[in-house]
Amino acid sequence: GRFRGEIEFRNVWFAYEGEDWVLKDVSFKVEPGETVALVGATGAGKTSIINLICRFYDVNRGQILVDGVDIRDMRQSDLRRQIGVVQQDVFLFSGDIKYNIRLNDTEIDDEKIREVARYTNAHRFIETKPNKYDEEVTERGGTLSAGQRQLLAFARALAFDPAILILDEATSAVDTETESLIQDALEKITRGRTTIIIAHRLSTVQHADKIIVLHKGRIRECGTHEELLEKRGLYYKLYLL
Ligand code: TTP
Ligand code: MG
Repeated sequence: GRFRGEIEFRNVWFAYEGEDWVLKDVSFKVEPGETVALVGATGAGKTSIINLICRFYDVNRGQILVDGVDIRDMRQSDLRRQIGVVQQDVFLFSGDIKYNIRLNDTEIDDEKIREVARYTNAHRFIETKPNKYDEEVTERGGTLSAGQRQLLAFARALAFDPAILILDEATSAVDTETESLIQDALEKITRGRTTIIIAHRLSTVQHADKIIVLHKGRIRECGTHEELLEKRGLYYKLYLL
């Protein structure tokens, strides 16, 4: 069945092979349906947290639980369907647009592909391509702009109606027109899902239910935008930059 979308880090320590600690004793909990923002300077460990939730890597110490279950005890295929990820560098496969939305999951039919493309505002640009949903793209994008690749990535991430959505700098490489298309769709897209959002522009994270401020691999502060401003700590400093 569908996940509820609760995520919990319990005393997580993590290092990339042979390197220093990147995450040090990180603990936090995200309730189902909440939107949480991760902020902090470059190298603070934001993307590494995402890499662990997706199990691109495993923790060295501690635990990550989704709906109370250690993700190491879950099936990769479940995690992949229940966690939608959009990262800054969109990975495309040579094949048509349809394939790039559904990948190898043949249970996603043409109707479902169109539905999710409409829902994420990708449909409009797809309709402008000579072959529409059958337009061939290459790993480097082919005829797609950076913004169009990003819209495609949103459609792919939402194809399975995931309980958890992760956006890592997801609009930083796109033109302003695409960004506003994404912003338009975002409220609808995140509704009813647990959302983790990483953005350098702090203006885009102020409405999060909770903001986690990372500093050199540790959680420095956590709270709402208002609480963190009032605290006049690291978030306040980053916000003034
Ligand atoms: P990140 O987790 O990538 O830091 P970040 O996402 O907060 O930074 P940015 O705002 O620039 O996106 O990196 C934390 C440390 O881990 C940093 O020293 C780089 C290192 N690292 C690797 O060694 N390999 C990796 O694959 C990644 C993602 C990071
Ligand atoms: Mg990052």
